[in-house]
Amino acid sequence: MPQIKADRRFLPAELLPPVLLCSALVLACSGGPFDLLGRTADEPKVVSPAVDSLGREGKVLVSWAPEAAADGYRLYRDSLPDGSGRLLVYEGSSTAVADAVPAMDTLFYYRLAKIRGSREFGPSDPVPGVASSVARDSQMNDERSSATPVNYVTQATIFYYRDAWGNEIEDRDWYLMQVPPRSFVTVAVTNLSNTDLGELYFQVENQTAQLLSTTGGERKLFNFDLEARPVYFQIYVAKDAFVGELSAPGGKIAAYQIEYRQTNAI
Ligand SMILES: [Ca+2]
Repeated sequence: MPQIKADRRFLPAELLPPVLLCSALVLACSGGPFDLLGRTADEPKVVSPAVDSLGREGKVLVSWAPEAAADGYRLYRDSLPDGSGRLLVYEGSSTAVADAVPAMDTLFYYRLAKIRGSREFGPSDPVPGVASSVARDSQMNDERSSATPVNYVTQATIFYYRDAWGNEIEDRDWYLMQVPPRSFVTVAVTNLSNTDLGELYFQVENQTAQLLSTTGGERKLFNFDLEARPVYFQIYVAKDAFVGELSAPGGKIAAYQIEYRQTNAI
């Protein structure tokens, strides 16, 4: 810590003895007084925060990695990506904030700044975030490789949001169903919210996507092979219909239930 020497003259007198002691016991004293002035000489890096949309009802969860070169953090929420309507929503040393947004189903933009002494570093580039009166489910099945097996009843959510600049927050739900040889399995999708499920696509892998009905509907998953195999399918949003207008900003979250109904021989 070469900067210790240079900074020593700024120390309050009462800290001098422990600092000198620490200098003598270099290895033994890695905390304590050193921490007041022992931050690295580097300036804090300006990094955008991680933004978790819809993780909790009415709240956007924002977090970031701690940085030794920073004394604290400031989190800003903007109404628009250009920085309009900026509000300081957090200042302090925490690295996670659950921000209660002033409007549901509306995109906001989060920027993180780091504080060192009296200087502010940043704020970062904006990251969009949104909250709704419904929280999203906790299934991480956006990709085929993380598809959720359909075992009996699964309750799920799907969402889509976009702003006037084309920023999108998109959800996609992948599922898989083990289908016996020469059989088909029927699965049912049921609406659990006021959102029209006719704005959702149901697509079996390698087949044409089809819209569900307002209330959901049943779908058959075929296996013509002589061995059992998983059939993959996904549910995703018909974007313009879901938002309600071509290329318009907006969005919402829908809740539904998916369940196994029956297996039949072909
Ligand atoms: Ca989902």
